[in-house]
Amino acid sequence: MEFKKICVFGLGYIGLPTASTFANHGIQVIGVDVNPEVVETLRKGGLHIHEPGLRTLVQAALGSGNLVVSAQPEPADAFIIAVPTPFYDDKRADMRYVVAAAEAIVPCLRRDNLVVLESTYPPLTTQHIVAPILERSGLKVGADFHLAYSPERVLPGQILRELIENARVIGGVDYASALAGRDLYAVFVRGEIRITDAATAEMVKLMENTYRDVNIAIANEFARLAERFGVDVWEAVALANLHPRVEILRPGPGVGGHCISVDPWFLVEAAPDLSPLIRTARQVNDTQPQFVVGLAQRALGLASPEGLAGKHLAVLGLSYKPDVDDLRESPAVEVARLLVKAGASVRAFEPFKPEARIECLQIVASLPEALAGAELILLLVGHAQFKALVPAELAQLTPARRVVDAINGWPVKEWQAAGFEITRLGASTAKPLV
Ligand code: SAJ
Repeated sequence: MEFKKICVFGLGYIGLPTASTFANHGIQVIGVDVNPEVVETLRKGGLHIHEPGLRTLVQAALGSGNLVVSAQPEPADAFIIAVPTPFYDDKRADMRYVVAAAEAIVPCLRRDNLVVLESTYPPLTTQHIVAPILERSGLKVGADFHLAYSPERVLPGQILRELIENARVIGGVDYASALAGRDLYAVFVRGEIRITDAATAEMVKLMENTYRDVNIAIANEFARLAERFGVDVWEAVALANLHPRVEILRPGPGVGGHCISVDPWFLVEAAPDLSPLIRTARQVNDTQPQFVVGLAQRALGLASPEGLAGKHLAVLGLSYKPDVDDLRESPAVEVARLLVKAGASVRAFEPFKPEARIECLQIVASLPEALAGAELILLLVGHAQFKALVPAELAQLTPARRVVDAINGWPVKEWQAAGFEITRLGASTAKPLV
């Protein structure tokens, strides 16, 4: 199948790079977003998200005239839906953006068109929710138009490379739909393209992120256990990983972002009776920020969390992982919030989003501002610029001599030599033998 014009719904971390990449491969692309600010920013040549290389990619796409940004879709050969699926308080998927995008396609849908969904949602959604909406056009799925699910699998921070190089799974509601989807992504994907049915593709996506979530949960649980037994979890993990069939992930302040902390719930929602392990892993990761608050309490020698009231704390990093600007579901934000809730006076610094505003949280624009007057420093995100900090230089900026390192980001001996007392996640306070 040949594609001359496509419409991409959702110009976020996935939709914008995808739309731009198609445009840079000679396809006419209408990039649609319901947020007028996003449309306005992009039309003015700005960018509302941070991702390495994205600015150049988008500018090239807009400059070529192949990418046009709009609030409204137009008839096209193919439609890609890459809108977010947030979750409600009870962790059920909020399908409103997906439903709205599918409804917006209905008046534009023509015979032989292809519709592809990239948003993540519970299994069987493509068939049971999206197909009936599209059929309001009077066209029949399979017979009159193609419908497929192709999960995005790119890693924030490396989106541009992974979009092209990663293997791509395309699940059609029928064989012809899968083939049409393969033809579309073959425009730029250099990784292997595998076709399957829609439900399998939906499940593949959820399995990947759930697998990672469960594995991070076990790493976090190991960190808690190591501390109890007077063991340094970082050393123990490194030693365990020498085993040829073991690869334990990194403990940390919890799991954030819009993917791994969300997607496992879609499996739990779809089959709660069959997913106790997945639910428990989520709970372990979700309670990890509270565990880090316990470290802060201990680092300050406090008998109870109430002792945190009135303490001046500097929080370094708020994004959900290193070297990105994304604060969604961030465990670092949760740690900061819990500290504020305990009555502490918190100054947080996030170099990738110094202008961020979060209710009840004092976010400052520079490292010195965060550190001034602090009694304790909490390192919550492993940004390269934080890891590169020189302890002796940092000591000039703050009276604090106590540090909680929740990510094993700072070499203990160097920091101790500069006069800092370091409390690390998953590490014993006992002196090591070697
Ligand atoms: N994390 C740890 N320990 C680790 C690895 C990660 O605590 O050893 C934490 C991170 O700090 C972060 C969270 O987990 O808070 C998730 O980070 P991540 O880098 O593992 O993943 P994401 O959310 O940025 O991207 C994931 C990727 N999925 C998998 O690796 C299976 C990506 O390929 C997906 O495209 C993306 O979710 C998505 O959009 O679904």
